[in-house]
Amino acid sequence: MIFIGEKINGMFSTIRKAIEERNSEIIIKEAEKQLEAGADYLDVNVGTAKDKIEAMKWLVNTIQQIPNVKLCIDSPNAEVLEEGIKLCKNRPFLNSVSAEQSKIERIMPIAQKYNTKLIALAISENGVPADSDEIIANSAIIMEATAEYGIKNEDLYIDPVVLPVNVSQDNPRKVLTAISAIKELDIPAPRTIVGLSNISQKCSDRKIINRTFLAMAKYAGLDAAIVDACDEELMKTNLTSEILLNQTIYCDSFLKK
Ligand code: THG
Repeated sequence: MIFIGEKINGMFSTIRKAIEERNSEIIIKEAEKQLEAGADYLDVNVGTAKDKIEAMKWLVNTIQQIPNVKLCIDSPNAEVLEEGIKLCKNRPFLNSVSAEQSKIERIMPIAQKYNTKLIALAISENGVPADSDEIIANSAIIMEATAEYGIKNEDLYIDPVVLPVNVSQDNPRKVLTAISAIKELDIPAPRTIVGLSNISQKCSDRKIINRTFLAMAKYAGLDAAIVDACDEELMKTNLTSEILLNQTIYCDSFLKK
Protein backbone atom coordinates (compact mmCIF):
# COMPACT_ATOMS: atom_id res chain seq x y z
CA MET A 1 0.00 0.00 0.00
CA ILE A 2 1.33 3.41 -0.95
CA PHE A 3 0.48 6.23 1.45
CA ILE A 4 0.59 9.82 0.25
CA GLY A 5 0.51 12.40 3.07
CA GLU A 6 -2.26 14.96 2.52
CA LYS A 7 -1.08 17.82 4.73
CA ILE A 8 0.92 20.06 2.37
CA ASN A 9 -2.27 21.53 0.97
CA GLY A 10 -3.32 25.19 0.87
CA MET A 11 -6.74 23.92 2.00
CA PHE A 12 -5.29 23.88 5.54
CA SER A 13 -5.14 27.40 6.97
CA THR A 14 -1.66 27.03 8.53
CA ILE A 15 -0.25 25.81 5.22
CA ARG A 16 -2.06 28.53 3.24
CA LYS A 17 -0.46 31.11 5.51
CA ALA A 18 2.97 29.47 5.31
CA ILE A 19 2.77 29.53 1.49
CA GLU A 20 1.73 33.20 1.48
CA GLU A 21 4.58 34.13 3.80
CA ARG A 22 7.04 31.71 2.15
CA ASN A 23 7.71 30.25 5.61
CA SER A 24 9.84 27.21 4.78
CA GLU A 25 10.25 26.14 8.40
CA ILE A 26 6.53 25.35 8.81
CA ILE A 27 6.42 23.47 5.51
CA ILE A 28 9.50 21.36 6.23
CA LYS A 29 8.26 20.53 9.72
CA GLU A 30 4.88 19.38 8.36
CA ALA A 31 6.63 17.34 5.65
CA GLU A 32 8.98 15.65 8.12
CA LYS A 33 6.12 14.85 10.49
CA GLN A 34 4.27 12.96 7.77
CA LEU A 35 7.37 11.08 6.62
CA GLU A 36 8.16 10.02 10.18
CA ALA A 37 4.57 8.83 10.56
CA GLY A 38 4.95 6.54 7.54
CA ALA A 39 4.02 8.55 4.44
CA ASP A 40 5.76 7.22 1.30
CA TYR A 41 4.99 10.32 -0.76
CA LEU A 42 3.81 13.83 0.06
CA ASP A 43 0.90 15.47 -1.76
CA VAL A 44 1.76 19.06 -2.75
CA ASN A 45 -1.20 21.33 -3.45
CA VAL A 46 -0.96 25.15 -3.45
CA GLY A 47 -4.71 25.57 -2.91
CA THR A 48 -5.89 29.11 -3.56
CA ALA A 49 -2.44 30.75 -3.58
CA LYS A 50 -2.22 33.88 -5.74
CA ASP A 51 0.63 33.05 -8.11
CA LYS A 52 0.07 29.31 -8.24
CA ILE A 53 3.07 28.50 -10.45
CA GLU A 54 5.51 30.42 -8.26
CA ALA A 55 3.90 28.94 -5.12
CA MET A 56 4.25 25.39 -6.49
CA LYS A 57 7.90 25.90 -7.48
CA TRP A 58 8.68 27.30 -4.05
CA LEU A 59 6.85 24.44 -2.28
CA VAL A 60 8.60 21.72 -4.30
CA ASN A 61 12.04 23.25 -3.82
CA THR A 62 11.38 23.81 -0.13
CA ILE A 63 10.21 20.25 0.58
CA GLN A 64 13.11 18.82 -1.43
CA GLN A 65 15.53 20.19 1.13
CA ILE A 66 14.61 16.89 2.80
CA PRO A 67 16.85 14.22 1.22
CA ASN A 68 15.15 11.62 -1.02
CA VAL A 69 11.62 12.93 -0.43
CA LYS A 70 9.05 11.71 -2.99
CA LEU A 71 6.24 14.03 -4.13
CA CYS A 72 2.73 13.90 -5.56
CA ILE A 73 2.12 17.11 -7.48
CA ASP A 74 -1.56 18.00 -7.04
CA SER A 75 -3.26 20.67 -9.15
CA PRO A 76 -6.20 21.06 -11.54
CA ASN A 77 -3.96 23.32 -13.67
CA ALA A 78 -1.68 21.75 -16.30
CA GLU A 79 0.93 24.51 -16.16
CA VAL A 80 1.17 24.33 -12.35
CA LEU A 81 1.52 20.54 -12.61
CA GLU A 82 4.28 20.74 -15.23
CA GLU A 83 6.32 23.38 -13.40
CA GLY A 84 6.12 21.34 -10.18
CA ILE A 85 6.96 18.05 -11.87
CA LYS A 86 9.93 19.55 -13.74
CA LEU A 87 11.62 20.25 -10.41
CA CYS A 88 11.10 16.80 -8.85
CA LYS A 89 14.31 14.88 -8.21
CA ASN A 90 12.55 11.55 -7.65
CA ARG A 91 9.88 10.14 -9.95
CA PRO A 92 6.66 11.85 -8.81
CA PHE A 93 2.93 11.20 -9.02
CA LEU A 94 1.05 13.59 -11.30
CA ASN A 95 -2.28 14.34 -9.55
CA SER A 96 -4.34 14.41 -11.75
CA VAL A 97 -5.84 13.83 -15.16
CA SER A 98 -9.47 12.70 -15.70
CA ALA A 99 -11.59 11.08 -18.41
CA GLU A 100 -12.42 14.53 -19.88
CA GLN A 101 -10.95 14.91 -23.39
CA SER A 102 -9.54 18.39 -22.64
CA LYS A 103 -7.69 17.01 -19.59
CA ILE A 104 -6.44 13.95 -21.47
CA GLU A 105 -5.04 16.09 -24.29
CA ARG A 106 -3.43 18.62 -22.02
CA ILE A 107 -2.15 16.49 -19.13
CA MET A 108 -1.31 13.00 -20.45
CA PRO A 109 1.55 14.42 -22.58
CA ILE A 110 3.07 15.86 -19.39
CA ALA A 111 2.92 12.46 -17.65
CA GLN A 112 4.46 10.89 -20.75
CA LYS A 113 7.21 13.51 -21.15
CA TYR A 114 8.38 13.36 -17.53
CA ASN A 115 7.63 9.63 -17.06
CA THR A 116 5.54 10.19 -13.91
CA LYS A 117 3.15 7.90 -12.14
CA LEU A 118 -0.31 9.17 -13.09
CA ILE A 119 -3.44 9.60 -10.98
CA ALA A 120 -6.64 9.73 -13.05
CA LEU A 121 -9.97 10.82 -11.61
CA ALA A 122 -12.92 8.82 -12.97
CA ILE A 123 -14.69 12.07 -13.84
CA SER A 124 -16.00 12.74 -17.36
CA GLU A 125 -17.66 15.65 -19.16
CA ASN A 126 -20.83 14.51 -17.31
CA GLY A 127 -19.18 15.25 -13.95
CA VAL A 128 -18.75 12.97 -10.95
CA PRO A 129 -20.04 9.44 -11.74
CA ALA A 130 -23.53 8.60 -10.49
CA ASP A 131 -22.83 4.90 -9.95
CA SER A 132 -20.13 2.23 -10.15
CA ASP A 133 -20.90 1.46 -13.81
CA GLU A 134 -20.13 5.05 -14.70
CA ILE A 135 -16.87 4.93 -12.70
CA ILE A 136 -15.90 1.82 -14.68
CA ALA A 137 -16.91 3.37 -18.03
CA ASN A 138 -14.79 6.44 -17.23
CA SER A 139 -11.90 4.16 -16.21
CA ALA A 140 -12.12 2.47 -19.62
CA ILE A 141 -11.89 5.89 -21.35
CA ILE A 142 -8.81 6.70 -19.26
CA MET A 143 -7.16 3.35 -20.03
CA GLU A 144 -7.72 3.75 -23.76
CA ALA A 145 -5.94 7.11 -23.56
CA THR A 146 -3.04 5.91 -21.38
CA ALA A 147 -2.49 3.04 -23.84
CA GLU A 148 -2.21 5.61 -26.66
CA TYR A 149 0.32 7.65 -24.71
CA GLY A 150 2.34 4.57 -23.77
CA ILE A 151 1.60 4.91 -20.04
CA LYS A 152 1.71 1.48 -18.37
CA ASN A 153 -1.13 0.14 -16.22
CA GLU A 154 1.37 -0.23 -13.35
CA ASP A 155 1.91 3.53 -13.44
CA LEU A 156 -1.81 4.40 -13.69
CA TYR A 157 -3.72 5.01 -10.47
CA ILE A 158 -7.45 5.34 -11.07
CA ASP A 159 -9.34 7.39 -8.48
CA PRO A 160 -13.08 6.55 -8.34
CA VAL A 161 -13.67 9.84 -6.43
CA VAL A 162 -14.71 9.58 -2.81
CA LEU A 163 -17.46 11.96 -1.60
CA PRO A 164 -18.38 12.93 1.97
CA VAL A 165 -20.64 10.26 3.51
CA ASN A 166 -22.88 12.89 5.12
CA VAL A 167 -23.95 14.29 1.74
CA SER A 168 -23.65 11.16 -0.41
CA GLN A 169 -24.23 8.12 1.72
CA ASP A 170 -24.45 5.70 -1.18
CA ASN A 171 -21.04 6.77 -2.55
CA PRO A 172 -18.76 4.58 -0.40
CA ARG A 173 -20.40 1.33 -1.52
CA LYS A 174 -20.25 2.43 -5.18
CA VAL A 175 -16.57 3.24 -4.78
CA LEU A 176 -15.88 -0.18 -3.21
CA THR A 177 -17.70 -1.98 -6.03
CA ALA A 178 -15.79 0.08 -8.59
CA ILE A 179 -12.39 -0.63 -6.99
CA SER A 180 -12.94 -4.40 -7.32
CA ALA A 181 -14.17 -4.01 -10.90
CA ILE A 182 -11.29 -1.75 -12.00
CA LYS A 183 -8.86 -4.46 -10.90
CA GLU A 184 -10.53 -6.78 -13.46
CA LEU A 185 -10.29 -4.40 -16.43
CA ASP A 186 -6.92 -5.55 -17.73
CA ILE A 187 -3.88 -7.73 -17.05
CA PRO A 188 -1.80 -6.34 -15.47
CA ALA A 189 -4.53 -4.38 -13.69
CA PRO A 190 -4.39 -0.62 -13.36
CA ARG A 191 -3.89 0.55 -9.79
CA THR A 192 -6.46 2.29 -7.62
CA ILE A 193 -6.24 5.25 -5.28
CA VAL A 194 -8.59 7.37 -3.15
CA GLY A 195 -8.43 10.64 -1.27
CA LEU A 196 -9.42 8.98 2.01
CA SER A 197 -10.24 12.03 4.14
CA ASN A 198 -12.82 13.22 1.60
CA ILE A 199 -15.17 10.59 3.01
CA SER A 200 -15.52 12.34 6.37
CA GLN A 201 -15.37 16.04 5.41
CA LYS A 202 -17.70 18.03 7.69
CA CYS A 203 -18.67 14.85 9.59
CA SER A 204 -18.25 14.27 13.31
CA ASP A 205 -15.93 11.46 14.45
CA ARG A 206 -13.97 11.82 11.24
CA LYS A 207 -11.10 9.53 12.08
CA ILE A 208 -13.13 6.40 12.76
CA ILE A 209 -14.91 6.93 9.43
CA ASN A 210 -11.57 7.22 7.62
CA ARG A 211 -10.10 4.17 9.36
CA THR A 212 -13.11 1.95 8.73
CA PHE A 213 -13.29 2.86 5.06
CA LEU A 214 -9.58 2.20 4.61
CA ALA A 215 -10.04 -1.37 5.88
CA MET A 216 -13.00 -1.93 3.55
CA ALA A 217 -11.23 -0.43 0.53
CA LYS A 218 -8.16 -2.56 1.12
CA TYR A 219 -10.32 -5.68 0.89
CA ALA A 220 -11.72 -4.34 -2.40
CA GLY A 221 -8.15 -4.05 -3.72
CA LEU A 222 -7.09 -0.47 -3.06
CA ASP A 223 -3.40 0.13 -3.91
CA ALA A 224 -2.76 3.66 -2.66
CA ALA A 225 -4.39 6.44 -0.64
CA ILE A 226 -3.91 10.11 0.10
CA VAL A 227 -4.24 10.15 3.88
CA ASP A 228 -3.62 11.85 7.20
CA ALA A 229 -0.48 9.79 7.84
CA CYS A 230 -0.17 11.36 11.29
CA ASP A 231 -3.26 9.46 12.45
CA GLU A 232 -1.51 6.64 14.27
CA GLU A 233 -4.70 4.59 14.64
CA LEU A 234 -5.20 4.78 10.87
CA MET A 235 -1.74 3.35 10.35
CA LYS A 236 -2.54 0.58 12.87
CA THR A 237 -5.79 -0.16 11.02
CA ASN A 238 -3.69 -0.51 7.88
CA LEU A 239 -1.25 -2.99 9.46
CA THR A 240 -4.09 -4.98 11.03
CA SER A 241 -5.97 -5.15 7.72
CA GLU A 242 -2.87 -6.52 6.03
CA ILE A 243 -2.63 -9.28 8.64
CA LEU A 244 -6.32 -10.17 8.25
CA LEU A 245 -6.05 -10.16 4.46
CA ASN A 246 -3.02 -12.47 4.73
CA GLN A 247 -0.85 -9.90 2.94
CA THR A 248 1.78 -9.90 5.70
CA ILE A 249 2.79 -12.72 8.00
CA TYR A 250 1.32 -12.55 11.51
CA CYS A 251 3.67 -12.02 14.40
CA ASP A 252 2.87 -10.84 17.93
CA SER A 253 4.58 -7.52 17.28
CA PHE A 254 2.62 -6.76 14.09
CA LEU A 255 1.78 -3.23 15.30
CA LYS A 256 5.37 -2.34 16.12
CA LYS A 257 6.38 -1.76 12.51
N1 THG B 1 -8.23 12.51 -5.04
C1 THG B 1 -7.04 12.95 -5.52
N2 THG B 1 -6.40 13.99 -4.98
C2 THG B 1 -6.94 14.65 -3.95
C3 THG B 1 -8.17 14.25 -3.41
C4 THG B 1 -8.82 13.13 -3.99
N3 THG B 1 -6.27 15.71 -3.41
C5 THG B 1 -6.90 16.53 -2.40
C6 THG B 1 -7.83 15.71 -1.53
N4 THG B 1 -8.69 14.90 -2.33
C7 THG B 1 -7.05 14.84 -0.58
N5 THG B 1 -6.50 15.63 0.47
C8 THG B 1 -7.28 16.12 1.51
C9 THG B 1 -6.74 17.04 2.36
C10 THG B 1 -7.49 17.54 3.40
C11 THG B 1 -8.78 17.11 3.59
C12 THG B 1 -9.32 16.16 2.76
C13 THG B 1 -8.57 15.66 1.71
C14 THG B 1 -9.62 17.68 4.68
N6 THG B 1 -9.43 18.95 5.00
C15 THG B 1 -10.18 19.63 6.03
C16 THG B 1 -11.64 19.81 5.65
O1 THG B 1 -11.93 20.00 4.47
O2 THG B 1 -12.49 19.80 6.53
C17 THG B 1 -9.56 20.97 6.32
C18 THG B 1 -9.48 21.16 7.77
C19 THG B 1 -8.60 22.32 8.13
O3 THG B 1 -8.73 23.39 7.52
O4 THG B 1 -7.80 22.16 9.05
O5 THG B 1 -10.44 17.02 5.22
O6 THG B 1 -9.91 12.70 -3.58
N7 THG B 1 -6.51 12.27 -6.55
